[in-house]
Amino acid sequence: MKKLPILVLFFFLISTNSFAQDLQGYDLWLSYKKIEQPEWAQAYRDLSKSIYFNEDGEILKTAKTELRNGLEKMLGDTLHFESTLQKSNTLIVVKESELGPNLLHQLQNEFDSLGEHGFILKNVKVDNHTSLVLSSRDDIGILYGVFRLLMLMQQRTNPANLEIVDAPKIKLRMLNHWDNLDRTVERGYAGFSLWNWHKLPEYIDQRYIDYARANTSIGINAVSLTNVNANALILTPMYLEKVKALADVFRPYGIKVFLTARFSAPIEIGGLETADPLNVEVQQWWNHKADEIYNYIPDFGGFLVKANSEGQPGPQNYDRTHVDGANMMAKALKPHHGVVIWRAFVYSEHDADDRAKQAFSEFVPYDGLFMDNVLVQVKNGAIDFQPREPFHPMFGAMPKTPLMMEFQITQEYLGFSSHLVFLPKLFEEVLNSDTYRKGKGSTVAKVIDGSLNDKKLTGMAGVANIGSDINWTGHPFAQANWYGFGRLAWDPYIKSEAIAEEWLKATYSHHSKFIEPIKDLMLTSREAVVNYMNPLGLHHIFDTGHHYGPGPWVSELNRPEWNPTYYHQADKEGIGFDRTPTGSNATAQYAPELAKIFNDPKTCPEKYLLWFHHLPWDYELKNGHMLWDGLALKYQEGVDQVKDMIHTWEASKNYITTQQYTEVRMLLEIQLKEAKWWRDACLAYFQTFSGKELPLGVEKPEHSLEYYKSLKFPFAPGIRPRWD
Ligand code: BDP
Repeated sequence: MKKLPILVLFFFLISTNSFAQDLQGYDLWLSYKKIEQPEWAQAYRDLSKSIYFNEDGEILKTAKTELRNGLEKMLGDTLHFESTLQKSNTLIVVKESELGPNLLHQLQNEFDSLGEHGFILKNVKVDNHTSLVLSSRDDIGILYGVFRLLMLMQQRTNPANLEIVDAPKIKLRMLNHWDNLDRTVERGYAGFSLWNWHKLPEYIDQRYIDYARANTSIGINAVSLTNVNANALILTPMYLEKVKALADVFRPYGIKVFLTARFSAPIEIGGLETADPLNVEVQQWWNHKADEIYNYIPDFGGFLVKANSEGQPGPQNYDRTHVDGANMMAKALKPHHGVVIWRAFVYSEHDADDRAKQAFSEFVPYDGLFMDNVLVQVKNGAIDFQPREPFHPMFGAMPKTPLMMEFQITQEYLGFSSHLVFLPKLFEEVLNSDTYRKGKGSTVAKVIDGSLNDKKLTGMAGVANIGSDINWTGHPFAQANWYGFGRLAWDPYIKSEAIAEEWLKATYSHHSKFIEPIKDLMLTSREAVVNYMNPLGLHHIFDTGHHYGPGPWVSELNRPEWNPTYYHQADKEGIGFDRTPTGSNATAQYAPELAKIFNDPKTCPEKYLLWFHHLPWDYELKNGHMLWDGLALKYQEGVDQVKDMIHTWEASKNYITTQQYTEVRMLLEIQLKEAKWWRDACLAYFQTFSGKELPLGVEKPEHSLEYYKSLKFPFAPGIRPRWD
């Protein structure tokens, strides 16, 4: 392996202090670098020659400021806005209501097909003069349109060819922060929480504003500020004042604030003796609490609730159901148009059934019983944000209930903020999965966007990967995961490849010799991490608690389903979790067409093989290798893919700054080291069962199995602190 030359490191160290902030990644995909190519600069200058922008209202003011900021940075000129709408305007930004009959007539077809909060960007001819018109029915649509126009310019799209009618396909596009009140972030790998509760409400950090800008630029319109493992204090006046201050910052960007509600809050901060959802006093307490919150924040979004899950209190503490709990809160929020997002991430230590089945078993019978302002939030897979999981069988199985997608953007199980893994590839795989619930083509995306079962209330949440690090996400490429999540929440049908290209151009460079290889690197990065961590359907073999590194041997934790040995079931005979009818029969929770495919190891996609099957070590894979050899070769392939990523990155050096190059180069070094660690530790461990030699081409583990088992990481980041 090549060592980084000392000189490069030295240059990097001095440059971190002297380089402008944006080179450290603070500006995200909004750096709006000056356009150097003269033909593009001219085209955009022509477009900006005479801008009419009607800025009536808070959100439109934000939109105008953003337009000015973006254009001035890209063109290096000061812009002049016209005060009246004229035929000679080159760029016209107005709402539908102010378009005037001529323009309105020309845009009628577009308006007829325009969805809520969407926008139209179209060249329109009036008296032989062409103007680019950006219009919408709503203020927020204009703001989204401004950000899109600026993004298209960052892509060097020809303004003369613009003809876009676009609207969000999902209603709630939301970030879930797992931020604690002490500013630690559960599963956070990018520093501390952005929310400085101590200095709020008076002190408004510029980061709150920049955070809102970044979110809105990709269409995110809701944020839940606090950890799902909630602290009831957030619902007290002292904190609500602070939450209000944040909500006031986010409002001009069209972002609504949500809070996590601890189910036992009536006891902890309300002085009641119970939190029983059928108790009248408890119900009144929540009603009053909702009134109080809406007094502070009139457009408050609602509550996100983790109940009876991993030790959190909930309705079952009182022998009530999830429906009782969710509907009680929904009633309190209903008069204010708020919603309850009730999480389906439940599994119980008292239930001996396969953990993968428990959420489905518990929630599906409740279909149709939740109030109409309740969304049930379901993780993308039935276990827990693994590098790869089959889609959660609940999707498509509750046609009368709005199911909201929960993805994890923070890389709890994907190498934290040290591994380069482009997650839109994972999100896309889930969204494109066919549930077969209404015949072929009933994809998860159609469940989520409401089109499969005609749902109006729809949502997609991502557990945020954002913290106080200067570049927000720790790894510079983790910004692409925040970006990609937002784009897919806006439109779950966008291709991950398009997202990668957009992000790269806005963030790094336009050079095709940079874009093409680095785009490929991003697109293969997800498969690489699957290969070196959890190939062929293995899952949850992470070390305990912090989930940093491999721990397939862990077997002594109290709850069986917290042990990796529960998930891989390796023994002398073979490996894998039998979820077919001869095992836990989890496959029966999928549509019969799919269950049939999954039940037979010959038809089951090999990427899910050991998720659904326990197979002998000498089972023959499709490529003719026996299972043991195939597994070992996959681990090796993962390591080799990281080596390739390093070579590709090294070849890209001349297209970016030294600092940009060096920081990713160093991180890739960590990724390679940890990929080898995963391969070596897992193979050394599984070999004790298979009793077979490593196949040709697989490197021997560097250390003994005892060495890997002895590694301890008491200070690994992201662990939940114990304050209670
Ligand atoms: C698991 C995390 C844990 C979260 C939990 C959840 O390890 O920190 O609290 O999910 O989603 O992935 O509630």
